[in-house]
Amino acid sequence: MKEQNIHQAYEIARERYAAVGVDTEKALRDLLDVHLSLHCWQADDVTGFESAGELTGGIQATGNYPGKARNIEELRADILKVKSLLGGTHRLNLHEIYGEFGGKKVDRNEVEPCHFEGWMQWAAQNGMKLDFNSTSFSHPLSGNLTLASPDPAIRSFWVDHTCRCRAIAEEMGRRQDDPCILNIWIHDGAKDFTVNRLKYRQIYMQSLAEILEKKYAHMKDCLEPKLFGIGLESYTVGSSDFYFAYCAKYGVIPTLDTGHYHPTENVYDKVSSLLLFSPELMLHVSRPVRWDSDHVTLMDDATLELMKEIVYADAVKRVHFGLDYFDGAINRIGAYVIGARSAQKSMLQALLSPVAKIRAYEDAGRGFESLALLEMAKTLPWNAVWDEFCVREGVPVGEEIIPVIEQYEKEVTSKR
Ligand code: RNT
Ligand code: ZN
Repeated sequence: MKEQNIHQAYEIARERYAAVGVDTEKALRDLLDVHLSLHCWQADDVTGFESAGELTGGIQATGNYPGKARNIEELRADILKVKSLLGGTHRLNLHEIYGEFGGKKVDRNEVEPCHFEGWMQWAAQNGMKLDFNSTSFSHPLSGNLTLASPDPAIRSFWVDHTCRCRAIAEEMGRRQDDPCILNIWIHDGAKDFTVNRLKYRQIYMQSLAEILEKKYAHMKDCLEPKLFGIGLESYTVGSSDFYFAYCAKYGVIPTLDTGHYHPTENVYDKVSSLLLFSPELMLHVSRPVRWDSDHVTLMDDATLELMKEIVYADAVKRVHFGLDYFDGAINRIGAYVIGARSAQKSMLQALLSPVAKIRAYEDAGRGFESLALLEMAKTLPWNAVWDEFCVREGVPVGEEIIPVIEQYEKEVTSKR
């Protein structure tokens, strides 16, 4: 695409936006300040480097498109490729099973910061900050209950694991001089009816109390609710009611995974309520389709409205923008890039919203005018601003990502 045409289109868009009181240069600057936390697990279908065992815990990556990352070198190469196709600077979100175990068996209750030494160095060299996740799935002790297990041996194993993950996150945060966001998601639940709903939640609360007891300065804890898992359809210990109450009471950051709600529930409407009770929010921007909560993120209404709501609440700085999808059915790097760029495009549109004007209409009781502007804003030339962003950042514009990813496939992933 000719750069000159992109600049020209941008100049026209700039004027068009200025007419509704929007400064496109500010939106472009603000977009650079939104750092996605790239989920390492898209490149290898949530396999990790601990064992090549089955993915459990009620999540599934379907498809067997060739080229999945098989080791740390391949995963790092893939992440760098993705990074090279994104404007702005981004973080990397690791799961515990992606440690550098050097071929040794390091059980989940043995993991230490040293197993992430290589990642910390690599991330620093590549200008990426790290976030972290405990991993309670895909393990012989995962079962249906981990931190909520009534079996003291199982429960203490996972308490130990999660405490260790917090210590690793602390070390990451200290080294990068920026808090590492530690997300705790557990699959605990039941496939069928249980009479122990209260009991398991009580046990889980006890586990959380033990886990969160130690205070750290360089990491922040997040708790991620879910609606149901595959094979765990009837009950989820960590439901949104449980966690939203827990987070508000104990000052923990809630994680909103956009795939974890009833299909008619609007995730964007939760943002303002949660922000009144929690200083920060963590996101897992994803896409639910039927039973799957992890389809590739798109610039769909759910994502657009979520980003807009964050902008309307003036909360961009209070939100951590994690991604969470895994698709093994198509080129994984392509999927990775589509999702990340869709999140960015959605955020850019939010930043370009003529919210001051719309709000003025709404506050004056001018319902028609505010609705008209809201509707009109959807078709403002945001894409010209997005293309300009890509050109300025030196990354491919629009469909130009396709040949770049195809070339990487030809030269790298197809040879795996
Ligand atoms: C699962 C949760 C969780 C996982 C990752 C791998 O439904 O969304 O965040 O996807 O931890
Ligand atoms: Zn998630």
